[in-house]
Amino acid sequence: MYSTDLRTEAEKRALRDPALDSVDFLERFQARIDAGDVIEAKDPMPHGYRKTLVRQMSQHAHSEIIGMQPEGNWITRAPTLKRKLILIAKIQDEAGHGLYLYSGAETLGTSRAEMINDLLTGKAKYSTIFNYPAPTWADIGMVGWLVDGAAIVNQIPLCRCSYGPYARAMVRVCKEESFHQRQGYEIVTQLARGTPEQKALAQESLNRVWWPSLMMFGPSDKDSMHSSQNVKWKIKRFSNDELRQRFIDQTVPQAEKIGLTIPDPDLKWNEERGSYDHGEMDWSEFWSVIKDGGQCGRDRMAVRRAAVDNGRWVREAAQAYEKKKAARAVRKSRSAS
Ligand code: BYC
Repeated sequence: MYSTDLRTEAEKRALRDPALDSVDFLERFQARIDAGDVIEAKDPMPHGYRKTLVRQMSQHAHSEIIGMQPEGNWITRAPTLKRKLILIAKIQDEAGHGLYLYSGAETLGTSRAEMINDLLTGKAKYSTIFNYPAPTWADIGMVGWLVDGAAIVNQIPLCRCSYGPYARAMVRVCKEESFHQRQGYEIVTQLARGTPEQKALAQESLNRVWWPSLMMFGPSDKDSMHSSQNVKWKIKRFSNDELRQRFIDQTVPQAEKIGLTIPDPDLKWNEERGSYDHGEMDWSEFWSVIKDGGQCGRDRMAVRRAAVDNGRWVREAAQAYEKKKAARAVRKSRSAS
């Protein structure tokens, strides 16, 4: 088993205690949150709090793992040995983030096997950004600059999330993501300042990746079903639109600096707000990619499913070995007594 959930049966039963949904308990829990308390794995918590954290953290873990695929496809085609080495190291980091987050989510009492099963059966989501193909080398730069860049903006506030294991995991993840973002920007900068063909490659990729990267922040605030409760519980610290705006404000000057054009004709600095006004996103595309990842989504899931199937014998062998070891320990202690 992967599970790091070390609860006893009695502790597991306690997780389902109906008293955790009583008005009295909800009020006391909210008071702890309002006072800035950090909630730890063994603390009593409302079912809704536990459920929404498992949902968000497992979705986050799945995104890290699925997100390895578009980059993984480029390992053999990276233009130089140095780029290949950097890319391999980055992808390993993403794997680490995924495993770290699965472990964090397991502290809430859901096993990794259950979370992976939810992904494979389509019950759990992963970020829509990974249902877009990465057909050019410039896309690998964009994944670092924009996708990791958006992830950082989203995840830095999560370092202050009320759930301790998630908040602590995010500190390390954000440090690594910040390196990823810089290596992506460096790839794009080199292309943008290279030959006219290289610059065109970077611009063409930016044109495709810009809007999907804005979609990483989720639906607009008026359509976000989890935001208000999750802000109240201090899982989220800012709304989807606030974080999206923050990302736009920080990214537009970076594009200008290297002579690339953000593909949004309505983008304009708003002196009064001290922020960029921007065009409306194509929300029908957002919802349709969430509902159906298309061919790219099917390919990503087929790779994941094959990885789970191909690794089964390793997990079974490890379990058989653990069983044998435990039986041997029992025999040894019996013969000693
Ligand atoms: N894609 O009520 P809302 C990375 C779903 S990867 C898919 O606003 P919430 C990297 C949402 O789940 C890092 N689904 O939800 C890896 C909900 O559906 P369910 C990825 C989306 O949770 C490799 C419904 O829409 N980062 O860094 O309050 C290489 C309504 O939304 C999306 C994270 O996962 C989407 N874009 O807010 C490079 C960060 N947006 O669950 C880089 C952690 C929304 O009820 N996650 N949905 O079925 C979050 O911060 C939040 O979950 C979200 C959404 C901001 C994404």
